[in-house]
This record gives sequence, structure tokens and C-alpha cells, in this order.
Amino acid sequence: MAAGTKIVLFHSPNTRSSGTLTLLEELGAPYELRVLNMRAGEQRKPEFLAINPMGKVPAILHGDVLVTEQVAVYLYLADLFPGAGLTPNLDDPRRGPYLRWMAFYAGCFEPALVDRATKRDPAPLAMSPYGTFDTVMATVNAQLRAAPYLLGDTFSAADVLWGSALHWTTAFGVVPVTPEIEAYIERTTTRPAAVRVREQDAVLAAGHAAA
Ligand SMILES: N[C@@H](CCC(=O)N[C@@H](CS)C(=O)NCC(=O)O)C(=O)O
Repeated sequence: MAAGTKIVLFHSPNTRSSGTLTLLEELGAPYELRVLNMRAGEQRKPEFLAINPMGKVPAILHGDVLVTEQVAVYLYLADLFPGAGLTPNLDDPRRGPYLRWMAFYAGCFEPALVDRATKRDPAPLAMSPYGTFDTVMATVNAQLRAAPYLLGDTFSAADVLWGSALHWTTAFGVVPVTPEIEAYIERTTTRPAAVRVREQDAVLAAGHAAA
């Protein structure tokens, strides 16, 4: 599918799809939004379940290519616009760490986060896909102490994902704020693309609250 083909993003304000919208802005990608009012339960309506049976955003349509799941969506979009420089090439040594941080997000951070938020004990250590919450956060903090971004000095799509996620998870009080996480959130979420999305989301959310 050509990069010039418009990307349709199924989006709901102030949710995980806000990070995807930020990535589209960072990439300068042509897109249009299909906004779901989650307060009105639009994510559970048959029209959207036909797109994503999980009833979750983000989801994107690129021509007839459907992609759901944040990490898959980020990898797909960043690869679609290599000129934006947000994804390391296949032969770039940073490609491995890039994939690692993407997979670590979905495979370790999200399950650890949800268990912590719902006060559920993790599975026994040897069975837990993320080990312990503290190990997950120590791993992230160690990286952010060592370098400004997950790949070192280079900002990438992985930082759009993690910056956005650490922003809302610390705001909800689930992820403990450390000096390195605080500085990273500041570095990543004050970029013009992230600011534009927050402003746009505020307008959309106000419209949904009033509906
Ligand atoms: N595993 C999914 C999770 C996405 C997700 O949890 N999205 C939330 C928004 S923050 C959602 O759509 N929730 C709506 C609902 O389940 O009612 C991914 O990584 O894309």
C-alpha cells in the first residue's frame, strides 16, 4: 500500500490512540480520524467491532489494510514513512533495541501496569511474562538514566509510544515518578506534535462530555 494513501485512525480522545495520533503527526502522514465517543459506548457498537472485535483503539485502516494493537500500528506506520527518521533501518544496529522496546511495552509493561493498577498479584516469578513490576520499571529507569531516549541520542517511534504511556500512567499514579522518567516525559511530550494532539483531544473530549 502506497505511503500516500490516507490512513484512517479510529481514535478516542485521551486514550492509547492519542499516542498513535501523535505518531501520525510526527511522521507528517496523511490521515483522517474516525472519532469514537467511548462515554457513549461507541467502541462496543457492531460498526466498530467489525473493525476491531476487541473493541479497542487504536486501529488503523490503510487502504484495505487493517492494523490493530498499538505496537503493530507503530511499527507499521514508522516503517511506512522511513524518511521521517523515526525507525532504524533493517541494517541499523539500533533496530534490535528498537524492536526490543516495542515488544517490552506490550509484553511486559502493559500487563505489569494493569496488574498493578488492579492490585492483582503477578503470577509466580517463573510464569509471569513480565517478572515483577519493580523489575520492569527498574529496566526502563536504567535505560532513561543512561541516555535521553530509548535508542540513545536518537528520538524514535518507540519514544512516542513510551513517552505518551509514561505520561498517562504516572498521571494516574500507577507508575512511580523518578527524576529520569519525569525528564523523559518532559522531553517527549512537549514536542509540537504531542502538544497539538493534547489540544485537539481536549476539544474532542469536551464535545463528548457535552453530548
Ligand atoms: N492491546 C491493545 C489495548 C488498547 C486499549 O486498551 N485501548 C483502550 C483505550 S486506552 C480502549 O480502547 N478501551 C475501550 C474499551 O475497552 O472499552 C493495544 O495495545 O492496542
